[in-house]
Amino acid sequence: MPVDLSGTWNMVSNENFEDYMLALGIDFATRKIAKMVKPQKVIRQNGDNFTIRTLSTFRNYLVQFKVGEEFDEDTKGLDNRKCKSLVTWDNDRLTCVQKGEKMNRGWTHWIDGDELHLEMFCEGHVCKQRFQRA
Ligand code: YOG
Repeated sequence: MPVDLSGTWNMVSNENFEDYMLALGIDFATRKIAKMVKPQKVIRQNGDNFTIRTLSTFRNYLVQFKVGEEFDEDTKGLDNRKCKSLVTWDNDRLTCVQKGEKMNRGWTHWIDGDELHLEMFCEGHVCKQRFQRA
């Protein structure tokens, strides 16, 4: 049975988000607001098809993809860049490489116990978030 990340998840911790945002070139005012919010992840996993919503009082972000198929990602409302993104399973870790202007950019999700983990990385900076089921 493959891992199922589906569900509604509330953020319970957020490490190094400031560094990650700085690496993405997010301006001061936006960073101040962004680090106050506790986003919710709403994940729909249907075979290889995924919808991941990151919801907050400040901004929302939606990404839809099929595992193994590169897609055009526009990080609209985040750092507003275009990426060629590819999501694959790395054992039980769902891993995305976001090819574009920023080097070594991407994220990886996995479940450990009853928690959803997310690492987001950009140019050597790593932000680590944990979520629990809503
Ligand atoms: O998740 O890509 O689950 O897309 C990371 C924000 C902050 C906006 C959120 C609002 C990076 C201003 C997306 C936060 C900082 C700061 C809620 C994470 C950029 C701008 C949207 C993400 C993946 C994996 C799926």
